[in-house]
Amino acid sequence: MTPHNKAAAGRRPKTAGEGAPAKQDQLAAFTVEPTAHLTTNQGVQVPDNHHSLTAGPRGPTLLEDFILREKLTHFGQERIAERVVFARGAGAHGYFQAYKSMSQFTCADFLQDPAQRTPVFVRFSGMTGSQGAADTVRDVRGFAVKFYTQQGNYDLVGASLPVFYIQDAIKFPDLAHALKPQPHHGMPQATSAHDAFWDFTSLMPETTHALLWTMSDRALPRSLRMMEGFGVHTFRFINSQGDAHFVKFHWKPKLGAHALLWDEAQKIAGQDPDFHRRDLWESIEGGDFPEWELGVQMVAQDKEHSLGFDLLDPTKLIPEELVPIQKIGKLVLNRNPDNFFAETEQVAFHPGHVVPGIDFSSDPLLQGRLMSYTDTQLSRLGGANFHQLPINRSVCPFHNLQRDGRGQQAIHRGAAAYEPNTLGNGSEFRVDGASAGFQSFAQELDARKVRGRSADFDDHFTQARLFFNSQGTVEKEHIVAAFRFELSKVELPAIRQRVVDNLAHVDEKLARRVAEGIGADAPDARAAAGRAGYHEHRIGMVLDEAPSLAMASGVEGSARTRRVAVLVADGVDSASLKPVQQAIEQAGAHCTVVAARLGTVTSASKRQIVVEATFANRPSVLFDAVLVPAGREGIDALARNGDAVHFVLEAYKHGKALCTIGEGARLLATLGLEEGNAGGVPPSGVVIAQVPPLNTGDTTEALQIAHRFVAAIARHRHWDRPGLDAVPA
Ligand code: HDE
Repeated sequence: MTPHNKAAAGRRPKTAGEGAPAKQDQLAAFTVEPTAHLTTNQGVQVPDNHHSLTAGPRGPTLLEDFILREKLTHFGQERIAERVVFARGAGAHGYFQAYKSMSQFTCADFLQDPAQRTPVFVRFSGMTGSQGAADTVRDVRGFAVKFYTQQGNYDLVGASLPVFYIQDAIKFPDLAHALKPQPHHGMPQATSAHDAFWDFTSLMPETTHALLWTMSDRALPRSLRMMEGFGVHTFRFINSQGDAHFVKFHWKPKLGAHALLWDEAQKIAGQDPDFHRRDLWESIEGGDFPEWELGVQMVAQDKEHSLGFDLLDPTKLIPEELVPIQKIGKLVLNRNPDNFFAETEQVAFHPGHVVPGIDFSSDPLLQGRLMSYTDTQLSRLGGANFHQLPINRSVCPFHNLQRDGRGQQAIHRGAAAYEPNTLGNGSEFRVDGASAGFQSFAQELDARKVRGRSADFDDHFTQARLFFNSQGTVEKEHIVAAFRFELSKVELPAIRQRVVDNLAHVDEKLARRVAEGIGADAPDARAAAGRAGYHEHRIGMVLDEAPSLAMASGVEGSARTRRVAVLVADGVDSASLKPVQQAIEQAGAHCTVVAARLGTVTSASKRQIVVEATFANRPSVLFDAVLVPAGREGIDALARNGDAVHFVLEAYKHGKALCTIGEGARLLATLGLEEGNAGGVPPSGVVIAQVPPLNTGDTTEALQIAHRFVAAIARHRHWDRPGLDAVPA
């Protein structure tokens, strides 16, 4: 059974919710479910939910129908404003568990005890699109984690890229306005491929590094479960003695970091705009709980200036080659929300929600964020008590003297809502300079007020170049193609030219290739350097290349949770298919039987095979791999069906693993490949197998086929296939 089917059957994995009991219990108290009857919001039983109160059976509706009025009024108020950025999101519950005590560096409660599980709620999101946008657009994704710790809620509100476009919060509204649909006609939706975005970014060279990341495969994750996360800013760890280290946070997916191809991403946006959220939901429902490891890069306070760039600059990252990442714990998502609105929509993240042991740095982008998030929650969630919404409540008690406000849920008792007081419990209550509780790092500050940045922030190209140099050949090609696509959508030639000229400061060849693809003039580095806003102040990056920045260099791949399409028609050979299919499932991948229509097909041995999807309703872009069984009659039928042939060719063109058994290879005829592989060694990731001798009951050969196929799936994509451009798909 595929996770999709399991989800449809409404089954829950046994362990769901494990590790997050406290949060679940808290939410249960607020659960309202209609049982035998319905009531109004005042608790009055509704006699009939199908008819309004009217003057006679054909007469006008009566104003006094308070049941109808309440229902429609509430309905009209159902929507709240979507988030101004990162509007489209998907969330899940789970837990975080530290690998070892980090008490040497931080006193944060959730990083002390490896036996302790801290409940979390995670919301993934896309920065650009509205709530109804497609999931697979090219974009930076939000990766926001709320840890319900015993010392209060800690929010790590990060992203899928380690660097951001701008250095100072004052530019954020400009960036968002340039990125979002243009104000005069409200187009285009959920894409940066338009004049305004490239106009703004080409006038702001500090965006260059983040742009390179956005044009790379990183901006097209295959799955949220296969996406890295980053805290972006430099933060501080503080231990119980008050000693601090700078720290950068990383989330490393256990399934490795993998991307979609741009062609795939665009097609999926039409075929299944919910591709990512569905994948997350179904994986959790099916018991394939997504996992990430929390990594930290720590830098001692006195090494702040030793890295060749400014740690406070959010357009810079610390290459792992300079400061290794220590894995300090794991995040497991094991429970889907019960209600999208109550949890995923109402969750209120804030980079300023920190706990003892974690503190800010003076990164000017982070400092601005600290101001902005409360403001947006106030307007989005309707008042100062949004922290009382179930999803936002801390699991440790909170009590203070803040009172009243819209939507107040608490009934505060007592006469004293001020401090210090003696009326509260008869003795003096005073909170004044205690050493317990949140302590800020005692940073020394003695400065003149200034509207400006350190010159250390003025190196906009060195790390962009480092990133580009570190990519593999195919990844570089994808970056070139992405720039060409985006800029081909820009109507004003002057804007395209500015981008090309800026790119000359990253890599001359990259700039030239982009220029060629969009009919721009040859890149002119001097023109870029002559423009207002251009700064060049290199403080000496010590690396030319950092292999860790290439996505392809990530974790060893796995076939676990990958989706395999099994193409069938009447007359396929189910006997040779079955053991191969079983072995694939055992490796943790999920097979789905796909045919021209739903229902069943009859195998050569007259067995009924249930069809789960069709070539039209689940095309190849929604799978990671394709398996074509043997069976002369069945393969004849598939080879005559253009949709089936296209399915296989498209998967091949997208670099996916393919396996054919016996006559199944005929679906690859267009590629010049043959049954039994008479043509020689098949291209990378293509397994062309003979029919295994099953009448002996010996499944060794079938297992070998499956083993080769699973290994090919685990490599995610196979780019080293000859003549891909010529494949008609
Ligand atoms: Fe945000 N950001 N942001 N941001 N951000 C919001 O808060 C803002 C920035 C990020 O799943 C908003 O509740 C400013 C960087 C995520 O609910 C808003 C600045 C990064 C999410 C806001 C930044 C982020 C938000 C919109 C510049 C990557 C979604 C609604 C100073 C590290 C969280 C809301 C969720 C959401 C403001 C910069 C990540 C308007 C002013 C850099 C993942 O408050």
